[in-house]
Amino acid sequence: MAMPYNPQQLEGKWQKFWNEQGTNKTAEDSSKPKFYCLEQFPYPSGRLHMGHMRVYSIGDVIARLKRMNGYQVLHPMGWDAFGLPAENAAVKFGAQPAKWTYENIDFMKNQLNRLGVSIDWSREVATCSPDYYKWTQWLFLTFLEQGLAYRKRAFVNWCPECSTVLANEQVIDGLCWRCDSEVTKKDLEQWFFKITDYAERLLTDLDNLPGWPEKVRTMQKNWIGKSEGANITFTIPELDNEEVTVFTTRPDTLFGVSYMVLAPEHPLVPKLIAGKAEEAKVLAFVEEMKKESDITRTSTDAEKVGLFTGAYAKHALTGEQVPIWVANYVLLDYGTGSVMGVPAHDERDFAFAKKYDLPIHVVINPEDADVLVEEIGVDAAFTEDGTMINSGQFDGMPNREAIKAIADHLEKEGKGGLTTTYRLRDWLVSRQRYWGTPIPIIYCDDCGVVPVPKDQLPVTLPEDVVIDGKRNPLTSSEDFLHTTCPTCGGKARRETDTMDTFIDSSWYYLRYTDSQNKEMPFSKENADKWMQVDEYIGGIEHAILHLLYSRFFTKVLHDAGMFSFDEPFRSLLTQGMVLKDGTKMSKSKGNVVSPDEMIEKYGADTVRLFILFAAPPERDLDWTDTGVEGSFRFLNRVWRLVESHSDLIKTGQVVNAQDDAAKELNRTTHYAIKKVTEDIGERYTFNTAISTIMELVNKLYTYPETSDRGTLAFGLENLIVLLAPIAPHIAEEMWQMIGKSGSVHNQEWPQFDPQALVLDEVEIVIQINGKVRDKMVVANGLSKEDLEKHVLATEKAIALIDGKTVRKVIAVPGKLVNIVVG
Ligand code: ANZ
Ligand code: ZN
Repeated sequence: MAMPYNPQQLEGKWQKFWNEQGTNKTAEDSSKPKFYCLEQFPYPSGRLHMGHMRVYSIGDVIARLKRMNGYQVLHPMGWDAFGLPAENAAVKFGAQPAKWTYENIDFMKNQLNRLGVSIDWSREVATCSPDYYKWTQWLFLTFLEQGLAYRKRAFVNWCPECSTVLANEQVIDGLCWRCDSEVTKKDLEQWFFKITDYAERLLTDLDNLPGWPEKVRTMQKNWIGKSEGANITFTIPELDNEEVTVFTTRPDTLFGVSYMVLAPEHPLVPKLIAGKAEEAKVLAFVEEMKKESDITRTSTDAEKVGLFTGAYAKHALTGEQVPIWVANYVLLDYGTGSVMGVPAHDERDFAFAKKYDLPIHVVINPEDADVLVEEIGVDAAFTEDGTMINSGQFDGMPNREAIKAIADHLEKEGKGGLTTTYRLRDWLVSRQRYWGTPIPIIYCDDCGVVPVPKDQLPVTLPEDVVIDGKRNPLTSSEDFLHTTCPTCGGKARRETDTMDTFIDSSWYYLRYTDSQNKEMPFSKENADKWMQVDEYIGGIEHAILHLLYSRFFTKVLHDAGMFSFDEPFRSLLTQGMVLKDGTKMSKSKGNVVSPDEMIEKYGADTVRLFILFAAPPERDLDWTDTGVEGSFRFLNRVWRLVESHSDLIKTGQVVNAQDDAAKELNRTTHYAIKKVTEDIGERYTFNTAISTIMELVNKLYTYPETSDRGTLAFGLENLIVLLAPIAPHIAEEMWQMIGKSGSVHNQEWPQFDPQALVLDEVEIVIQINGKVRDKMVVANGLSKEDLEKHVLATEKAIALIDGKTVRKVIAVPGKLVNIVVG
C-alpha cells in the first residue's frame, strides 16, 4: 500500500535523530580542506520572519553541499542580543531585558531547528551573555592598549527626551526615531574608536576582495570617501594674524577666491564676531545650525543659507581682503571645517554668490571655443578644465598642472600643501543605554581614567534594575556605579555608558572558531585554522556599517598579532528581500507570511525548496501561494516516484545502458550531477539547480518499463542525493526507504562521467561555397578526415556538388562541412 508523503511526521523525526547523532556537529578532520559557512546572526526580536528563512536556507544548502564534497565545515549560529528593543519591551510590558531576550532566543532557536538547518549549536554565542561580553570588554581594552580607543568631547546627536546620543541614522528629519522629539546636538565626552587610522587600508584592501559584490565595494569606497586636494592657510589680521586653514580639491582656483566660509560651530566664530554688530544674529544662526543634522544641512536640495561675520581674512597669495561667512553647508568635521569660495568654478559657490551678491572672479579659461570666458559666472559656473588666467605667475598653465604647482608654491611659503582627506569619521562607540556591554573603565579623582585590568573582567551588567526608558539605570545603580580604583584602591566610579552593539557583532565570527575558550576570546591556532569566512551571507543593509566595522576589527587584531589574516570575509553573498504582491512584507501592510504557518502546513522542505527555487539569491523573491503549492506538489511527485521503486533499488542492479532510452536517462542523470554541482557549489544559482532536478524527475517518470533497470535505479539514487542539501528531511527518509544505511548527508557527493554526457550522434550543417544548403546527422566523435570522407560519400552531398569539381573541403567535427566547388 502506498504511503503518503507526510512532512509533519518525518521532519520532526529526522531533526531529533540528527540532534541525537550529532550529525550537525563540526567534524574536525585536518586531512580535509576547511570551509567556513556563515550567515549573519539574527537579533532576537521575538520570531524569525521570511527574510531569515531565506538567508538560513541559502547558507544551509551551501554548508550541506560542502560537507558532502569532503570539506570539514564550520556552520555556527548565535544571537546579536544587546540593543534597544529589549529596553523598549521593558518599558512597554515591564519585561526584564535579559529574560525577554533569552525567551526570544529559545523560541527562535526552535524555529531554526524546525527549518532543518544543519547548525553546530555547541558553538552558539549570545552577545548579551557575560561569557561573551567579557571578551568584548577585553577587546575594548586591547584597542585602548593599541592607542585606538580614546575619549573626546564632541558634538553628537542628542535626544533630550530619551537622554541618549543617537546615531546619524536614528535622526529622521531632525526628530528622534523613537519619541519624535526634536534632536539637538550636545557637546559630550564620548568614547571613540580610531577607525580613521585604517581608512587607507580599508580602502585599498577592497581590491583584494573579488568575492564581494561590486556594489558593496563601491558603497564602502564612497563611505570612506578619499579626497585628494590641498590645505591652504589664510591669516586674520584683526585677530593678530591668527591662521585659518581651508581644505580644497581645487587649489588651482585659489586666485578666484572671493569669500571664505566657516562651519557655524567652528571655534574661531565667537572670536570673529565678538563685539560686532553681527554678533547676535550670527550666534542665533549658530544655535539653529547645531540642531540640524549634517544630512539635512548638506542635502543637495537644501537651501544654502549663510551670514557675514563682519570679519575679513587675508588671501594666502594676493593678500586681498576676503570676507568671512558662516553657512549651513559647511560641516565642522569634514576637511578643516572651513572652505574658500570660488563662485566662477563651483556650482554651489556660484549659487551662494548670486544669492548674497558676492564677487565672481574667473581664473580658468575654457579650451573649448564654444564657451566664452565673458559668460562664465553669468548663468553658471565653469567646472571643466582649461588654461589658467588672472592667476599671476601661473597664467597660461593647464589648470590640472596648476593644482600641483600652486600647492608646491604654498608649501614653500609655509602656507599649506597637498593633502588627503577622508569622509570616514572616527567611530563613536559609547551609548547612554542600559542593555549593552559595559565599557570597562573606571574614573578616579586621583588617577583619572583607569582601565579595568583584564583579569578583573567581566564588568557585569546588573540585571535587577528598573527601566523607565528615560534614564540609563546604570547611572543610579549604587552597586554598579561605586567601585574602587584598581590603581590606588581609593573610591572611584564606573563608566556607565555601554558599547554600540555594532562592536558586539564585529568579532562574533572569531568567537565561533573557539567558543569555549576561557583564557582568551579565541586562540590564534583556531582563528587561523577556520578563518577567513569562506562564504558570508546576509542582507545588503549591512553593506557599510557591520561589514566595515568587522573589517576594521580584523585588521586591528591582526596587527596586534592575534592571527595572520587581515580580511574577515573572503566571499560575500547579499540576498534579496522577500516580497508579497511586489512589496516588502510588513505588519503595517498586513502582507506578512508566517514561516511557522507555512512549515506547519507544507513542511520545512517545501518552504526551503520554494525559497530557493523562486529566485536567484541576490534578487528579490515574490512569495506566492501557487508557487508554494507547486513546490509541495513536486516533492509529492518525487516521493511517489521513489516509493513505487523502493524495492528495485534494493535489488542492487548495475547500470547497463544499451538501448536509446537507457542511454538518454543515463545522460540526463550525469548532466544533472554536473549542473547541480556547479549551480550550488560555484554559481549559487539554486533555482537552476532545482529546474535541472525537475527535468531529471520528468525523465524518470517517462522511462519505459522495458528499458534497463540498473539505469533507472542509478537515476533514482542520484536524485535523492542531489536533493539532500535542498530538502534534507525527505531526502533522508527516501534514502532509508530504498534500503541504504547511514545518513544521506554523510554520503560522498556524486561525480559525473564526462563520457556519459557525449551524444552518439550530432547534427551538422553542409555548406556549398560557404552557404548553408542542408543539415545531416552523423556519428559523434569523427575525426576531420573521417567526417570529410563520410559526408562526401553521402547522396545528399553528391547531389549538392552536382558534378562540379571539388576544390577544397573544410570539415569542423560536430559543426559543419563546407565544400568549395568551382
Ligand atoms: C574650493 C573649490 C573650488 C572647491 C572649486 C571645489 C571646486 P570633496 O570632493 O567632497 O572632498 N569643502 C571642503 N571642506 C568642506 C566642508 N567641511 N564642508 C563643506 N564643503 C567643504 O570636495 C571638497 C570640496 O568641498 C572642497 O574644494 C571645498 O570646496 C568643499 F572650483 O574648495 B572646494
Ligand atoms: Zn585612583
